[in-house]
Amino acid sequence: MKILLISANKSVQPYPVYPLGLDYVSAQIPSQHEVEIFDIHDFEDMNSFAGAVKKFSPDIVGVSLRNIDNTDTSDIKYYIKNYQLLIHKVREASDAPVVLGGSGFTIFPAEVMNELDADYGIIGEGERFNFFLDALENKKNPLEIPGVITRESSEIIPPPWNEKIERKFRPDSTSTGFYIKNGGMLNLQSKRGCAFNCIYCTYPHIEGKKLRLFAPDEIAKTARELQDAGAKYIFITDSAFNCNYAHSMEVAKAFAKAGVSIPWGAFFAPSNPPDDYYRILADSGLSHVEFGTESLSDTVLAAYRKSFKVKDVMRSHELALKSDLYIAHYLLFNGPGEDKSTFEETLVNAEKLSYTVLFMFCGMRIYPHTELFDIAVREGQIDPSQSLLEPVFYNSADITSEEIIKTIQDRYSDRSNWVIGSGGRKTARLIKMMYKQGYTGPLWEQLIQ
Ligand code: B12
Ligand code: SF4
Repeated sequence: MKILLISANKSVQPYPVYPLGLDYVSAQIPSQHEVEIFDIHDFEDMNSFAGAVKKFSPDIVGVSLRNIDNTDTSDIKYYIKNYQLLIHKVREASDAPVVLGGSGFTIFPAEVMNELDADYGIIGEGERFNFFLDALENKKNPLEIPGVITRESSEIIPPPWNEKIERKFRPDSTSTGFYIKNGGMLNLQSKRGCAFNCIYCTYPHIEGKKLRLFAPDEIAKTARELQDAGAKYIFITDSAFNCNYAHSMEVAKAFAKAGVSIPWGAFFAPSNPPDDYYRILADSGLSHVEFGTESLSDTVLAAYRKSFKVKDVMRSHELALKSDLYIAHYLLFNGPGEDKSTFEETLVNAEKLSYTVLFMFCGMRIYPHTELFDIAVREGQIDPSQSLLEPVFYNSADITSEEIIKTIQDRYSDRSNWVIGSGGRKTARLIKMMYKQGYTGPLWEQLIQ
């Protein structure tokens, strides 16, 4: 069969992101099938895209839906209309069944099926796409495969994929070339899953709660392939790279052993690492640490069910700083437990974080399958049957997101390192310009004061 996989993610904010999920989906497809991957970034317009679909003439089309929206109250973007157009163009060009998947789809499968003219969806890990192909080919019922749904069937969350996880990186594809030219950043996964219970977070639902660690040598081998393909920076996409200290140090050491010499970065929890943790990682090429700090008030951290306290944030920050790393902290204001005093407390503590960038998201998006959903229902902020596909944000009783944004803008307008959201269009334009001039990587280090 001819299988077309499409990355529908057009977003360039804060920068374009390599469609890693499709490398995993395609790796599972047996070699008797012909697989083509289209990245929407590679097409000048939707008509040339439709022309390419027609020319390939697929038997099945899989569409990867990464983002539903940008979760940023300061500049809300909602992508469903783009996806409607994309699928309309696929339908114009082909009669093949259309199958949806991806992290955005997995959060809202039934809602997305309702909005888009697709035949099937696969909730969760796309490694099961292979079973789906097999079912279609052999006229079996695809709905018997865990996670597969249609518009008519109800959603059942599949268990995490427990078999081998393999990636098929395409060094010579046009898509890879696009990311190398626009920032030089490719990405890598070193594990899946998160066992924590932070009240707002979708990651344990998307990736499962069970941690599945990949072999450090294999990850390092892929990292080396990315480097050899021209990558100038690697982002590790794990929920929290340091949720297993021993494994993450093994990965870092394996990078060095495999001759990975380009810088890399990842998300980290500002928890309580061994004294030499950041030094070991820095010695193996780690350059950027992105801390999921969320708040600098212990009251709020407890309400968000974070596993660390403000003192741990300060210690992690100091250790990363001493290891000469670039540091960013993500803050998430206005969730349960936030009030005027906790907001002020966070600002006071934020002043103590030197040489860093703060990305301040003001408003917590409510997602299904989270504790925040239950809290919002209990407080009468949402109806349990309401669709949350179009973003709905939690409102704490004592302070609003508008007040938070205004206070930050009024008081700290001179601070280029205190960024609201991920910086919006202005920052994305600036990053694009710098990429054109040959800069590479996430570039937020340029804002550090
Ligand atoms: C790492 C990450 C980032 C990094 C990416 C860095 C990089 N260079 O790669 C950074 C920080 C830049 C980032 C930015 C953003 N992100 Co982000 N990010 C993630 C994260 C943690 C992992 C994504 C990833 O690569 N996973 C690894 C790959 C292998 O998994 P995958 O793509 O999901 O693919 C698997 C399955 O989904 C499935 N699959 C994928 N495609 C297909 C297709 C078919 C047909 C099938 C069957 C299956 C299938 O199979 C794959 C293998 O199992 C996810 C959360 C999560 N845990 O998933 C959020 C997530 C994707 N991000 C999200 C958002 C919103 C954003 C931003 C808009 C935030 C912002 N305002 O800046 C931007 C958008 C950037 C862009 N240009 O698109 C949301 C999207 C949901 C939503 N509300 O729309 C997520 C889900 C987090 C959340 N809030 O819930 N992000
Ligand atoms: S915020 Fe981080 S640690 Fe908490 S559940 Fe989500 S991925 Fe896990």
